[in-house]
Amino acid sequence: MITVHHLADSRSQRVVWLVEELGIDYTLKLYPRANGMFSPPQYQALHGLGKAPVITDGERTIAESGAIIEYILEVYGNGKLRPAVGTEDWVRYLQWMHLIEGSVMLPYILNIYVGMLGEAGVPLHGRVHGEVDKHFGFLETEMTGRDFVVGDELTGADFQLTFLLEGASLNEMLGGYPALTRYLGLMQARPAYQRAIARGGSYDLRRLNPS
Ligand SMILES: N[C@@H](CCC(=O)N[C@@H](CS)C(=O)NCC(=O)O)C(=O)O
Repeated sequence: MITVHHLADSRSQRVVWLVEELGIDYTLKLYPRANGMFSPPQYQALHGLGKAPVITDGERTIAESGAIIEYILEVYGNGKLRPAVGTEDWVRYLQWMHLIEGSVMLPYILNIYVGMLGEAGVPLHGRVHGEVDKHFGFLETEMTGRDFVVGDELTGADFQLTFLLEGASLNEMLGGYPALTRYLGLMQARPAYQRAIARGGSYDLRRLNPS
């Protein structure tokens, strides 16, 4: 059986939501943040990076959101939540499974960090804001008129996108993006999402933003 190691207020909420959507048995272990920011020593001991999410499954320890989602769908998914290999939906699915963490997270996080620099960050604003606009503009265009990232059904890619948008919403970065805002509301209204929030303990991304 899978154990989901859930770090408070973190990306591991993606995995709790995923196993709730699949309706599979799992063990949930909750870990508080250390100093309000980092994973605690017990979490660091799970995997060399010490980053959430991590799952364990028997002797296996697996880190990285996208890899965990793929693993769970392959081993426990019974064909659910991902398109058939070789279809056009699968081609889109593959890209969106990777582009959130691989491309969009960098400008998103840089924007927050550069903002913390105050006046010292001003020389970087043009480049960073340009990249944020480019990436979020792309997401908005792609998600306009869509209820899901791929086709007409929930897939693994929705778990990837939703976490990003939750952080962006709390950082007041979604004001000009109505399609992304609408989509986020649809995902958060799902019963399995609500169960994951209820079971998963603390999930308040505002706590991660230095004041
Ligand atoms: N690309 C990685 C990012 C992992 C990551 O940065 N996780 C954060 C939580 S959202 C973390 O573990 N932070 C605590 C720390 O750095 O100690 C993934 O998607 O799994």
